[in-house]
Amino acid sequence: MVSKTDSGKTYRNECTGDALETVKKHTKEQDTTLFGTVFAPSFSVYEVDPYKKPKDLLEVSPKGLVPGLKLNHFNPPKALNESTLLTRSSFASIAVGSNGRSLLPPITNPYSRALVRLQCDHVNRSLVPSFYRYLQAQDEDAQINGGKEFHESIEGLVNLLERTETEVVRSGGVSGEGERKALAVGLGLWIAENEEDIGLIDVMAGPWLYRATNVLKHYRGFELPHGEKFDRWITKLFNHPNFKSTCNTEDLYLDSYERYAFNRPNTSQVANAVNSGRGLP
Ligand SMILES: N[C@@H](CCC(=O)N[C@@H](CS)C(=O)NCC(=O)O)C(=O)O
Repeated sequence: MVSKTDSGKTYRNECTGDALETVKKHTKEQDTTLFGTVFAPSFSVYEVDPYKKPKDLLEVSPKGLVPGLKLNHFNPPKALNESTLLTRSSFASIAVGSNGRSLLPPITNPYSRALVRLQCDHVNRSLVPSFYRYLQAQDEDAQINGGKEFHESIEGLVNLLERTETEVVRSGGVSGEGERKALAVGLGLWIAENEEDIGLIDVMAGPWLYRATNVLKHYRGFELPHGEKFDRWITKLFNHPNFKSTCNTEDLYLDSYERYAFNRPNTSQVANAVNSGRGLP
């Protein structure tokens, strides 16, 4: 157990590091405005403070949560929210800089698409909630359990990644390299054939695994598990230019999540949901 004292730091309002460069590059975007915040797992074009719920954010995201997307080419403008939907929509290439490549397997491979959705569902319903439960846990037993639960959730994700690879890319009928490459489209960086093509599961899981290496490591002494394929995936993902371009410097994450690590009252809607055992907003 790592014991630290709450130094009273609050969240930051401006990106740092590579993420700051990315925000600067995208401040001129006209047609589509992505509402984000520095520590949310999304790329920010327009930085808002979701804790203060400004009116312009509430207009695009009814609960005042980031990310939200404003579509300025409609008159009056239209809006979409919910990260799962935004990363799947055709605006995803803007949001994650995937350079127009698909984040999902093609529509002609419905089984592969379903498996990727299953992986993403696991991130939303298990990985993210267990990340927060672990980080907000205060007494020693709860922290030990939180660590186990988060670790198991990573294992669950790895099992789904393995299953997808076995069933889709390495199944008996698949022969040559070309066929494997075609079948790997949209399955993300876990698959050896995908050297560069980031997939939806990378975008969904990456930010939480990355925060595990700084926030959970610092406040809870957590270490990511190791394994040959898992290590290779994490290295590919964390070094991928699209992923890196969304990363802030470590101090920003540590400051921004201190409130969660000490479970300060009314930290956020997310923190309140975790404390009351409700599903995340
Ligand atoms: N289900 C939403 C959740 C978004 C979410 O939790 N956003 C956080 C990012 S820090 C937020 O805006 N929190 C502000 C608050 O909890 O008041 C999604 O996936 O888009």
